[in-house]
Amino acid sequence: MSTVIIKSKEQIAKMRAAGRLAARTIEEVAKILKVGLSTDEINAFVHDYTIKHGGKPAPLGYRGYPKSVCTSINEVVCHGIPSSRRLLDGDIINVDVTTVLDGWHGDVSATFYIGKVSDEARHLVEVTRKCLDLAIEQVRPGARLGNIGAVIQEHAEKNGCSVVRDFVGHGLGRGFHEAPQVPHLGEWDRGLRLKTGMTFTIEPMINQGGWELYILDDDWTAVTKDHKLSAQFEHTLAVTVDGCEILTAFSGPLASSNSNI
Ligand code: EYF
Ligand code: CO
Repeated sequence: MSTVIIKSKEQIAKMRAAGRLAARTIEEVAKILKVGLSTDEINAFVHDYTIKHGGKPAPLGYRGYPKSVCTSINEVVCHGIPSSRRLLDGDIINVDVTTVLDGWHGDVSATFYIGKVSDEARHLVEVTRKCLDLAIEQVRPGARLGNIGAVIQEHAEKNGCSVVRDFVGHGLGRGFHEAPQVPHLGEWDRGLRLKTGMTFTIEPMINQGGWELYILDDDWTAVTKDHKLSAQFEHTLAVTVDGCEILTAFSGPLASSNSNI
């Protein structure tokens, strides 16, 4: 178990800049998504936009990962590798952007609708979005880490969905993955006490069916075992004196809309 690194105000200002670039990148991606676009084209867009704005795409080369972004479609839980796969009417796609700016990380993801999606897919995506919103409301100094997982698990299961256990949120800062691990299920009033200056992601992966998954032969792509849909949203947070700041907050249409069509 490694120690959680507490960031100073100056360091959080650097993370705010990295988070803002990651959020702007995903907001720009949202504008180009359409039927027929390939995930390789999303990768090229994220790569070029990040470099053009002075950043680096953190996933590229991280533990050998081959691309600059993760694109996870339908039954893919996370770490989908961009390819020649083109978006189809009715797909849902999670785009997961991690940006390094001036040595600091920002990590954000959102799930988008492509064309006309089924009511079941829409239900899953809106439940997942709400899971993240409810979890963020729990983040304040003195609160326990278990509260984050507990509120996510309650909301997901109450709505007939399941919570992925194999992947967690994570501390980040100069490192892409730092302590603490942030499970997306748990018990109220258990676990680490949050402190001002902690920075971490919350990134629940919520499944339509069971929580079990497997990894494809490419050694990266996580897929639901029952091949039902999976959705994910993620933000990078800093614990403040009276709550938290979303370092990857959206400023355009994604900020106000409860729908991202
Ligand atoms: C078994 C990678 C490593 N890991 C995490 C490397 O936190 C992330 N997104 O919010 C996150 C993003 C990426 C990532 C992109 C590449 N990797 C993937 C799969 C398995 C693994 O180690
Ligand atoms: Co992350």
